[in-house]
Amino acid sequence: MSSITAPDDEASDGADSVDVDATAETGDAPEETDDAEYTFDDLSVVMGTYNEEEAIGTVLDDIERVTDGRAEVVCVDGSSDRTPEIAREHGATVIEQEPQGYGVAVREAVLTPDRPVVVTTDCDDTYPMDRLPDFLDAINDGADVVSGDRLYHGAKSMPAFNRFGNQSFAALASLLMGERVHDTTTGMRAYRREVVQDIGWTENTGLSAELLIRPLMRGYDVREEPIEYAERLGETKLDPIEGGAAIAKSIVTVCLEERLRRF
Ligand SMILES: Nc1nc2c(ncn2[C@@H]2O[C@H](COP(=O)(O)OP(=O)(O)OP(=O)(O)O)[C@@H](O)[C@H]2O)c(=O)[nH]1
Ligand SMILES: [Mg+2]
Repeated sequence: MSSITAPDDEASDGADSVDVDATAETGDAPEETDDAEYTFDDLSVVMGTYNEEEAIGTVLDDIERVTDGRAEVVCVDGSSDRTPEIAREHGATVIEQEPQGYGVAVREAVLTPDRPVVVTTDCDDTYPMDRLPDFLDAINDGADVVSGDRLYHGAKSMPAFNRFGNQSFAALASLLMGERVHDTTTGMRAYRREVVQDIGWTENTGLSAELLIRPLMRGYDVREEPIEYAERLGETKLDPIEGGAAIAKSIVTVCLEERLRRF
């Protein structure tokens, strides 16, 4: 059976991250990957961008500053504003796509890079790009997926309804998986490229939850990393009621599919 160390149970060595180290129950996860130490030259930061002209300059400047301009940036863009121009001015690769929802854009974004480590973020200045080195360190330490947990520090900048929804999604997924996870809907994660390439992704609004649940239920080394979460720049693209219902449905569907897959 898989195991997890809850944040409150952490040993007092100052370690912050939560190890959701599932054993390879289903035999999909590689036993051990190679010993290469990845650097920012091996990193792609990818995102869906949909009318984010208020935030994109800040987000891309942060990535450039933190990685010394060495990380590749991929934007899958459906905007009608200046977002794609600003992205190109910052040296990002822009893939144009009709707006079809979060997951359609982010699936394309995670599948595009050739580099071995892929980090997702939202293009709204909510996620701490300053933490990219820690996410890369965790991958170098052997993690297959490093998932930013916004709720650990309280996510005070998140609207209360969204915070309640995100806590509920995590509780639902934990129950269905038999593994305690704390933030299933975060937009900031690092993945070994093989993980995103080897799994088939089916969800749209619920893709973020799917990107955590399928690797975890297949025995990959998935770790939650507490992160700060900032107030959004620009308008949200998610309707909290409709989007929330879609995410709940995705969690139930994906958990059941992964359980059935084991037989
Ligand atoms: N290309 C593309 N990007 C999208 C689409 N929908 C959302 N996005 C992007 O996906 C990211 C996540 O969308 P958000 O509006 O931040 O959704 P959210 O994080 O659930 O909501 P907030 O809490 O308000 O930030 C943002 O960078 C959006 O610009 C879409 O249809 N097409
Ligand atoms: Mg967002």
